[in-house]
Amino acid sequence: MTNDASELIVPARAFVGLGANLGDAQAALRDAIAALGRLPGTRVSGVSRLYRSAPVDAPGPDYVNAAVRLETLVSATDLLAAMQALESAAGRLPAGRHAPRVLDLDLLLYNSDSLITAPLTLPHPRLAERAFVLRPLVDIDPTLVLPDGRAVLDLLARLGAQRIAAIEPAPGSDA
Ligand code: PH2
Ligand code: MG
Ligand code: MG
Repeated sequence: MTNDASELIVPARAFVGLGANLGDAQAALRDAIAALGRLPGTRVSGVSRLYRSAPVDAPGPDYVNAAVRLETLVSATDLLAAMQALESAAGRLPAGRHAPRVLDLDLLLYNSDSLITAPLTLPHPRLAERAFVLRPLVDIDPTLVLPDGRAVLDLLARLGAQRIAAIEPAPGSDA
């Protein structure tokens, strides 16, 4: 233990959802996870498996989806901007709201913040209806609870009709 004041800075805990359904989606997600971990003052503290999922409310091919947990000193709005820069660097072009994309990074949760602003709504407004978001979150933390008290595991249980399957075996499994 030292008196270094930096030890008193408590990082925020953020969850980011990743998706892609154009190009080499698995490579795009792996690269994005590594890039998130290189953001200043940011550490990746949890990574889900990769999933293949049927597009929800969208045309186009199946998606690859995943989620990560970050411990970060970056503010929610700066994190959102950094995520959008990573999307652009991956080659994402402006297109319709649910158009197929090479990389989509969504800020799902930032601490237990609840806010509705033009660039950013927290928690992510469609998080609770999407198995492709909830299932990866359960990999990272099966006890995760939303700011409104709803458990991610309970929300996922209601979405059995949405097709989603892990691409990778669970860590530690023999598969
Ligand atoms: N993203 C969307 C719309 N629909 N469906 C799946 N399965 N996965 C996604 O990431 C996804 C989607 C808009 O961002
Ligand atoms: Mg999205
Ligand atoms: Mg998005």
